[in-house]
Amino acid sequence: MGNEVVPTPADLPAPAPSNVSPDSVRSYRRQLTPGEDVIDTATWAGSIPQANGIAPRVRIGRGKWFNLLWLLPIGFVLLIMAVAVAQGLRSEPAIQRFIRQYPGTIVPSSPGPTTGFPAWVSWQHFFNLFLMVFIIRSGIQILSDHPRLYWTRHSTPGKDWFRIQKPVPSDPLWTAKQDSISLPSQVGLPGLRHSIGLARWWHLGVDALWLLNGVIFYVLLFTSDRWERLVPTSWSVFPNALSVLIQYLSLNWPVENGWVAYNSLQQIAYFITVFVAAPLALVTGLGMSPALSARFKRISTMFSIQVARSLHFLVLAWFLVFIVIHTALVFTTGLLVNLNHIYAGRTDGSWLGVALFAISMVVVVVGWVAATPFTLRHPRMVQRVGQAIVGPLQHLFEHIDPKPGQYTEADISPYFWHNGQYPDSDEYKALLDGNFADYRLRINGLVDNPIDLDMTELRSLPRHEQITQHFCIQGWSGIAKWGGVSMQTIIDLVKPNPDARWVVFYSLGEGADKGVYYDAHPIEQMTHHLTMLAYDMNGAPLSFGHGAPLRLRNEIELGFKQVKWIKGIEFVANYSEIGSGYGGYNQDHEFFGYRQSI
Ligand SMILES: Nc1nc2c(c(=O)[nH]1)N[C@H]1C(S)=C(S)[C@@H](COP(=O)(O)O)O[C@H]1N2
Ligand SMILES: [Mo]
Repeated sequence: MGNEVVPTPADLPAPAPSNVSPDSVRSYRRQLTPGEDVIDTATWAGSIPQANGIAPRVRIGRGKWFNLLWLLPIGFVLLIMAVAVAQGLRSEPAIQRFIRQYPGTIVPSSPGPTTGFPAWVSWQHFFNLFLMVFIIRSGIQILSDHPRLYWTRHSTPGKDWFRIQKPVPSDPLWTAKQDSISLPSQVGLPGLRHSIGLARWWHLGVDALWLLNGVIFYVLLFTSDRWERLVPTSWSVFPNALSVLIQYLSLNWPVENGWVAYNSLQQIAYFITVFVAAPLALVTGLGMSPALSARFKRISTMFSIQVARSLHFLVLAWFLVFIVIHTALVFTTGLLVNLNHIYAGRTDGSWLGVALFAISMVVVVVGWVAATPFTLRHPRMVQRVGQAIVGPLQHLFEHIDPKPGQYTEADISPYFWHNGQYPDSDEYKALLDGNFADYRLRINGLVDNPIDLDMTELRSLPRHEQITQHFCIQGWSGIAKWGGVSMQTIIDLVKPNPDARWVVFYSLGEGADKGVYYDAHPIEQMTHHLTMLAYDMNGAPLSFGHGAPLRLRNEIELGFKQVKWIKGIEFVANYSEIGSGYGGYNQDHEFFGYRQSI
């Protein structure tokens, strides 16, 4: 089977007589297999074997890769050198004068609303750290599904700047799924290779709670004047921060007065975390949505999904470094007092703070340890709850009708990843070998005018072309020019009944767990400007790997909804009777959402 086999209208025989029967597409339902409701790790995702990644590497120049584990010894040596330098500096009278002038903390002249720690700060601090556990673990899981980062939207192999996976093999049909890696089950959430559907529910669902916690935090901060603790209001924060840094590094630490005010270095670190990193996490997260990128195309041109994804990762790196240093300093700058501040709202040397901290850590550890086994046992619950939390937001984005003329020829990606399960049935091979002369697209269901179309008939319908960006749920993206038939044209031909609400696309290919691949789309999206059936890609007939002879493009949804190798389209009132009833193959088998506009 090769990509070279290309049907042209001239090669094709005259259309065969139509054998439309209302049941011809309905019968495809019997070719679907139900998904499981409990995960068997041995047969997960088509029994894909677990595969480990490699230590993180960053590309330097054209083809040299730096293993980030070297940062550990290098960082250690640098730290020792920095300590030596700082200690040397502190014996200098000028530096001693500087530290006397800028001791490190800007203490308010009169004790005000910033003194002490109210209970809401304690609670929010706890919720924040508890929720972050799941966000970070599921975030790393999502990265592992496409374990590479890029600065351009093209996702070209070798042009990644960061990877935790070996270089992309030269196999032209290498898929993004083959490229995914596993994680230890207590690091990733849930750890299994290609478990992105479940990881995303954790990530987006818990994220919504984390953002809610953050919004409440902002409101309370600014209605209580407590923001003054976090927002520097004087330039002297910089010399004070430098002073704190020298004092820390010289191992002769500043006098802390955390009950009244944070030291300046701490204040800057907290400010960046609360007012830069957290909002950036949200904005860069939204920057990966196909629907929003199609709507805000101009922003998305500069701030592409891959820039968003890379920055999203750098925000994670900030949070990880912050957590390590923050915890280390809490432990070493007066543990009892520090824990009494944030956990007990008091400033003394009692053990209450430690006790409350210990209880909170038990909750964190139980949540941490239980999350993966729970997810493997109750994946449908994770899917349902995730959908309930995130669904309404996704639904908002679904009203977006992307504008025509998204990209130009110059934007077309040099490399477009393949993905999914290639068809290998005798039926498909015979069609491919015959240049799709015997191919028929069958469209029926709740329509007035069910039809079968062969390739000649499809190619003689009004031609629609668009250059658009593909967003795979795994994280890679690519731009291609698609030629084919607008779904509006198909709708005009078949005339759906008013009770047709969903449009189901069936594939000639099976999914990873056997049974026909399919996906259901809301009928409103079928009349969008950029929803089409494509038979050409980048000026040539669709190749075998990219979905020959026909595939769907619905540009506000993620890649898995773009069914390839389409054999039939059914208009239905509801998808609940189809397959396991979750709206598509990946929804039934891998717990994806039926709408994924982000
Ligand atoms: N029939 C079928 N269609 C499919 C898939 C599949 O496995 N089977 N994979 C989907 C996924 S996950 C993606 S990202 C796109 C990939 O399309 P491409 O190979 O042309 O890049 O096809 C989608 N359509
Ligand atoms: Mo995908």
